[in-house]
Amino acid sequence: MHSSATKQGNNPENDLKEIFDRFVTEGTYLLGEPYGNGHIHDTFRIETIEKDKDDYIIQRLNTRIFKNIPELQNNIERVTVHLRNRLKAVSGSDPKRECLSLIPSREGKSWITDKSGNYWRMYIFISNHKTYNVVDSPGKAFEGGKAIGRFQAMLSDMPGDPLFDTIPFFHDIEKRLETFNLTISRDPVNRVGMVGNEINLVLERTEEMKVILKLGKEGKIPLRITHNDTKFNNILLDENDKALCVIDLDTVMPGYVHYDFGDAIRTATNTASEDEGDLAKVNMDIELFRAYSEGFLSETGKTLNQVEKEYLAFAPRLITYTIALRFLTDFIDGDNYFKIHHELHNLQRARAQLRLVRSMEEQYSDMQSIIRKLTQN
Ligand code: ADP
Ligand code: GN1
Ligand code: MG
Repeated sequence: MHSSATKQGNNPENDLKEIFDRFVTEGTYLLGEPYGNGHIHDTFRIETIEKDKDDYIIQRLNTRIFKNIPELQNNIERVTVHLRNRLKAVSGSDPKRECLSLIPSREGKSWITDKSGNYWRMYIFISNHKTYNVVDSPGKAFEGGKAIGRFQAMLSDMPGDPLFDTIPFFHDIEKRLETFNLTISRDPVNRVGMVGNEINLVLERTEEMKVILKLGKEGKIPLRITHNDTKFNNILLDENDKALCVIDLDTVMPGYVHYDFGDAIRTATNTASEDEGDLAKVNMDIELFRAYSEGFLSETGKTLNQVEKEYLAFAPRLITYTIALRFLTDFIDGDNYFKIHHELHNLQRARAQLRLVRSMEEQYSDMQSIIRKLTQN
């Protein structure tokens, strides 16, 4: 068993104070501890001594996954500057809590490198927030939908060149399937024999999954600025469970609206955890689907074209399938991408996500009629 933390070097906690001191901060370092449930970076919360000063988030960035940190950070700088300007124009808003704030290093950059070549960045810690891995009420799902909808709406007029593709072909299902097939034929750690059922479930669905890419190629749906990783724990709610801030901006880049809608539904409507071992517990809750869709469309409904709307109900099937495929690929590959917490973790995740795909298929006509109702003028 391993995690990416051990692959990148040991005990980053020892170095946190040194890292902290290389950024321009107000408070004084008190302590640092691992924080959150992200699958990609090593994330720490830094508490400062002064009670009236901000705490911070420090992240050691995953450079196996993100190959060009300066370009990635440049994306995040552009996105957060734009969001902050948009928020400032909204009366009653609190940009420091509603948008991530990068902390500059003493050299004036938004990241540093340490002596081992690791990249680190720092944000203000957004205090008194709530995050959910499983959503237990339509009210929270609605607020999540509003947060992502508003995020997309605010970024729709960001000036300048297209954002840098931090992970090329991130949601490209054709490329993901190519990688899957290659990994099966390499079978580097002899696991293909264990996952025949799961491979079949994937292969039975390949053709229908290509529809969003096809619509894009035909020019029927536009590329927009999308977040591309809208799982529910990347949305912070405030102490009253109202939409607060969208975080985890590493994959903000050009994409289709379906990617963000789909990934949020994958996580907001699942009655169980992403990695639930008891598949009987995994289901899509249609009331949570309705609520998230209402929140999302209340912010974006007017800007979407007819074809985008028509395929919204399909999006969760595509993204849940894509993530299942990625977990399964990583399992067959020997667990090189996602952090795992036990030996069969990626397989367990893939099984749970495939079960969720089935649940969505069973409820697809209800999903379609909800979207139709919400999008007819
Ligand atoms: P990963 O890509 O590994 O998921 P994230 O950027 O999502 O990394 O951060 C991991 C977790 O850290 C988040 O799920 C959230 O709980 C917490 N987090 C990240 N940034 C902040 C912030 N600025 N304020 C408060 N919590 C944060
Ligand atoms: C990763 O970064 P995090 O933990 O929010 C992954 C997503 C997956 C998700 C599955 C950059 O998200 O694409 O959907 O795990 N992020 C990246 O939980 O690959
Ligand atoms: Mg995250």
